[in-house]
Amino acid sequence: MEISILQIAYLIASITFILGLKMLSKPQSARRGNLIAAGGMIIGIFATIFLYKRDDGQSLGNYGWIFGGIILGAIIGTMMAKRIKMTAMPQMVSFFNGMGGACAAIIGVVEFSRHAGEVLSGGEMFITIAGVFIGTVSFAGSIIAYGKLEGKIGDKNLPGQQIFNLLILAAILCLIGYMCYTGDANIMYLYTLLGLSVVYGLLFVMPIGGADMPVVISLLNSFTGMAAAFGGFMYHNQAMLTGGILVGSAGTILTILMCKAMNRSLTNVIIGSFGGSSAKGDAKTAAGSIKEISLSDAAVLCMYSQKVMIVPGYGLAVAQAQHICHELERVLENNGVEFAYAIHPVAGRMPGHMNVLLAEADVSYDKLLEMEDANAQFANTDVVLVIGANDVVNPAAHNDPSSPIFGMPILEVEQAKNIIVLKRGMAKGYAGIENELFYNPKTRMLFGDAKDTLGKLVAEIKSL
Ligand code: TAP
Repeated sequence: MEISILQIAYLIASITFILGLKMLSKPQSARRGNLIAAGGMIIGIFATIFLYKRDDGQSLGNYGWIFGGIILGAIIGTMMAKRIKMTAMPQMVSFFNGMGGACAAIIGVVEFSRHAGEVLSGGEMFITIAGVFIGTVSFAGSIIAYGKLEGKIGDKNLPGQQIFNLLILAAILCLIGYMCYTGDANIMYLYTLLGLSVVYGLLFVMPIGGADMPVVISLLNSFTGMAAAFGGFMYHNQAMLTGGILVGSAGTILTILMCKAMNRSLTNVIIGSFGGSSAKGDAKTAAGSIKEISLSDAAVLCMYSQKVMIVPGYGLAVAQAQHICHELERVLENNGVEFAYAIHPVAGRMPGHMNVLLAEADVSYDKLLEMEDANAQFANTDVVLVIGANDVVNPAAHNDPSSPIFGMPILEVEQAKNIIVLKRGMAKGYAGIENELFYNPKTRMLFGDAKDTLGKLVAEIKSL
């Protein structure tokens, strides 16, 4: 009876995960979707704690440890989530993803240790150690990704590193093959697998950097999902299995989309022939002089345009200028100016960063143009305001084969009649390269913090 209630609880949890994920795909329903899936997770966790029976028919017990862990984790997670700045969100996602990978790996380690010295069937062995391998790689890789996004770890590509990485991967696969073949649950094999997986996770992410980080982050996400799914298999836990499969497949789809957005193959990103910082700064340096524009000239230009388009980037998120952007939109639209936002898929520091940011300021979703649509409209746009964006509008992606971002689709703002670039100085973007757009004869720079300057621009327009 209890088991069937447990299974019903898992079914409910699984349904909420699927519903929640579906709702996450639209900004209007994302918040509710997140809550629904979290509710399902709570049902799954408490059902497991109180209804699950061990092989000997006893309840789980260990309530002190379990609730101690839950309370401690909840306090740490809540504090981190409350304190985190919106711009540091990708680091937190990486960190939490790493913790998920570690948990999935620990489940495999605990199960393996329970059977230490026994001979397992090939299938049992595979499910146990696949979770250990993938979860550990995800943990180690995510911690490196976290360090890179925090700016604490640089991109390091040692000579021959890719060959070395491939050798370690081959050694891991041979070890997994051998363990499954013999079924020998020898604890030394487990330690060797753990050690090799940590080294592989660290080394595989280490050389990747620059504009390729979005791909790596979503790939690591899918690894954690897969590792959790193996845990679900092991415990016949349908909620964990469904959750893991959803995270694994969502991460894989996102990885494919990110690769498409960067116009790169996954192999190319991982083998890193031109993704890391080894390529940073290798591009041509832009030449020429820049022109500035005054606030009053920028205000007049915007006010008397038929169509204005904003290209938001990471700097907009840093400055938290989304609300004032929306205000600019209202002011210009009240004066009959057509207004839209051009969204690049990797603008900012996490997938959907600009959509989340602008949704927070209640910008209507139908004002957000995807890259292809925006590119088709730039030629008949009077003013493009590039706000805190750099790499995603860098023409080097089209013109300079030596550039680390060569081949990446960009927002082709140079087709617009006037370009105003709003940033604090001449600093480079995430990929660490010059941007010749700033030297384009049609471009004028409006220097300053995005929120501050947009506030002044709105005031100036209102005074016209
Ligand atoms: P970036 O190329 O990073 O450029 C941001 C620009 O914003 C900088 O040049 C900076 O110049 C300016 N800025 C910073 N703070 C500002 C402020 N307070 N006010 C005004 N401007 C400010 O941004 P992007 O064009 O959005 O490109 C994103 C990059 O990040 C891509 O290379 C992408 O591959 C990478 N990336 C993306 C993700 C995801 S999933 N989206 C994840 C990791 C990495 P100043 O300092 O001169 O102001």
